[in-house]
Amino acid sequence: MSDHDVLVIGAGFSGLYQLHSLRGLGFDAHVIEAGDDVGGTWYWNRYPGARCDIESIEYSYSFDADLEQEWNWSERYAAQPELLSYARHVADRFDLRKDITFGTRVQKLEWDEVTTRWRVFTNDGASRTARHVVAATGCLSVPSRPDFAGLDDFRGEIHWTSSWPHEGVDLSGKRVAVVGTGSSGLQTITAIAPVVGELTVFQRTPCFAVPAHNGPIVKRLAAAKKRYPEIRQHNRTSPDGFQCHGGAVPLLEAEPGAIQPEFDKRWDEGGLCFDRSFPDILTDIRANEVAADYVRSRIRAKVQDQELAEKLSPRSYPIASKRMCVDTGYYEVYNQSNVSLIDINEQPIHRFTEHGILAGETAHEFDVIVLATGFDAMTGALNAMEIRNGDKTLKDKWAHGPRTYLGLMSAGFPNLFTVCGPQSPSVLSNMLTSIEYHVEWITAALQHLRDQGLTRMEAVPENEDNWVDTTNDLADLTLMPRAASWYMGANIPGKQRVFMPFVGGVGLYRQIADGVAVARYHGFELA
Ligand code: NA7
Repeated sequence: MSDHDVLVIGAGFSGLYQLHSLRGLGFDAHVIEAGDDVGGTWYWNRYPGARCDIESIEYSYSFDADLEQEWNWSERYAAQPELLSYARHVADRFDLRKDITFGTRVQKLEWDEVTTRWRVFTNDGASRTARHVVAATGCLSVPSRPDFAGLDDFRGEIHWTSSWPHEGVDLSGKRVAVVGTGSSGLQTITAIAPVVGELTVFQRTPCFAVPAHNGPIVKRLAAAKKRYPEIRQHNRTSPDGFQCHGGAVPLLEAEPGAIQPEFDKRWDEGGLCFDRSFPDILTDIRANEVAADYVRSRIRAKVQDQELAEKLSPRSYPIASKRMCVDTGYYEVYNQSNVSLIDINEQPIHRFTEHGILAGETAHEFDVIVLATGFDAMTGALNAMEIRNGDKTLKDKWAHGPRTYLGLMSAGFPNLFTVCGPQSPSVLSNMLTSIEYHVEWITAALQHLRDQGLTRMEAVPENEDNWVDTTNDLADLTLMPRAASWYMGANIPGKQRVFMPFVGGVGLYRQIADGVAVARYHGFELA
């Protein structure tokens, strides 16, 4: 049976860098990856139009200056094939594949207190041991697959955006349905609208989408390459982990004439920085409503049919309390005569049928149904494994919501680290900024243990309790918990509703976690 210093689960952006950084310090590290190649999210999500909502220059590694200089992003927002190429390039450039086992899924982790090691069981019937395990399992890696009645009755093709066929799907001239209007649904709808015969969108909740203004970035990239250190430094200390300069004056205190120009400016710039126009947008419902109204006015301007524009306009949750989408012509799709929208609150999906979907009183017929229904976010991949210490499992411990110290470890489960785990900034930030920080923090902790001749590290329950309370209290100071979002676990039936990410921002989080490390890992028990 193989034994490693560190076993890393997942070869996405987290796992690749974790392997590289540990190997660089002489650790025997090995990665187990369920897919047949590297890339994680960008390996699986190959649906038409799949694209990152963070700018490519920033959604990239900062740990190697030569890598930064040699890699050329072609577009402001990279599409999935380019992101996958980048992950492959990194794997090859740093010769990472030799320490990755592909096509293998970790099913169970069992802690052995006697040997202070994890035993790791995989779906090929094998097992390995490792002193430490790093779960680099991703925040959006376990698809949510709602149990639609009659799903198996449909005789046409059904495709989930989260596991799109590698060979692609020919949709030209076909009658296509898309269920779901989050980022995956929006991007799919926008990409396929020009080629399909008829497109019917089933919407449960409309999203707020801000424009990407995507395009080639030759000049922008050349300029960025000259100032990468400065860009990265800003990102590491900023709230969001990307180049976004938040407005300083609260909307409710701003000169009335200054509000619309500020929104216009950010709308024209494009991207997720829109919600940082004024600092109270995420904390005061009155300010939030002004921002929401601005976006609704933009939707009305883009969609010719005003009744349809209203259906596409969110009214049931504060703007940015669900992740906004970054669009490349989404609303304009609805001006096509072959595109229609079904609000499933008015016409509920009763069942899938042999020929399509029965919604309300109408039987709709389709050749292809695309399901873009999201993920069991943040805790899904961790709870999908049986993580056991004696008679305790992590899943049981987290039955009423995740409990971690700093989103890095959970008390009772020693030597198990999570990259971008719940109660860290993760999905609220540029994931690459947060991934690099966690990987470097974990690597430094393991180096410290090794230098001190120590073999065991575990979160102290009281410190974990304090951290959970802190993250909940911080979230409650914002409007974020008011939406039935995947941040809250609200998209999964039966999942405990609790706001999972740390809302305090990347910079503040970094100060705290750096301080913990400097204080000899205060709040962790080292043995
Ligand atoms: P999201 O954002 O969770 O979107 C999923 C969509 O599917 C959303 O519109 C859901 O409506 C809808 N949905 C989910 N379940 C159902 C059922 N049972 N019936 C009808 N509609 C349903 O996932 P994405 O993959 O689009 O994006 C995830 C993240 O990836 C995104 O935020 C970016 O960070 C990148 P709901 O809103 O729950 O009412």
